[in-house]
Amino acid sequence: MAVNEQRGDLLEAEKTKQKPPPLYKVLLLNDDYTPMDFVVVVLQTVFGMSREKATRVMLQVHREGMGVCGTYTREVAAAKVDQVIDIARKHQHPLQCTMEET
Ligand code: TYC
Repeated sequence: MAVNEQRGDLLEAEKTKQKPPPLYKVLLLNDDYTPMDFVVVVLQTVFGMSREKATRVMLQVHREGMGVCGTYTREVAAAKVDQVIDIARKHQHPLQCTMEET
C-alpha cells in the first residue's frame, strides 16, 4: 500500500471516531419588568425569528417562566447570551438569558 493510502486510511479511522460538538440551548428567563415588545424585538434581532414566532416564544416565557430561543454550538450560544444581556443592560431592563447543554 502506498504511503499516502495508508495515511488516508488512518485519517478515515480517526474521522469515524470523532464525536459531533456538544450543542447548547439558549434559554430566556421571565421577569416582571422587561416590556413584552422589547423581548419580541430582542428575539427577532438576536435569533432571527419572525415577529409571529418571537411573539409566541415571548408569551411562552411570560407564562411558563422560561423558553428555548434556539440550539447552537457552545461559542455561538455564548455569543447570543452575551448579546441579549448587553442589549438588555443598555436599555436598563433586567432580562436574563442563559445556556445549557442539550
Ligand atoms: N413578564 C414580562 C411582562 O409582563 C414580559 C417578559 C416576557 C419578560 C419574557 C421577560 O423573557 C421575558 N412585562
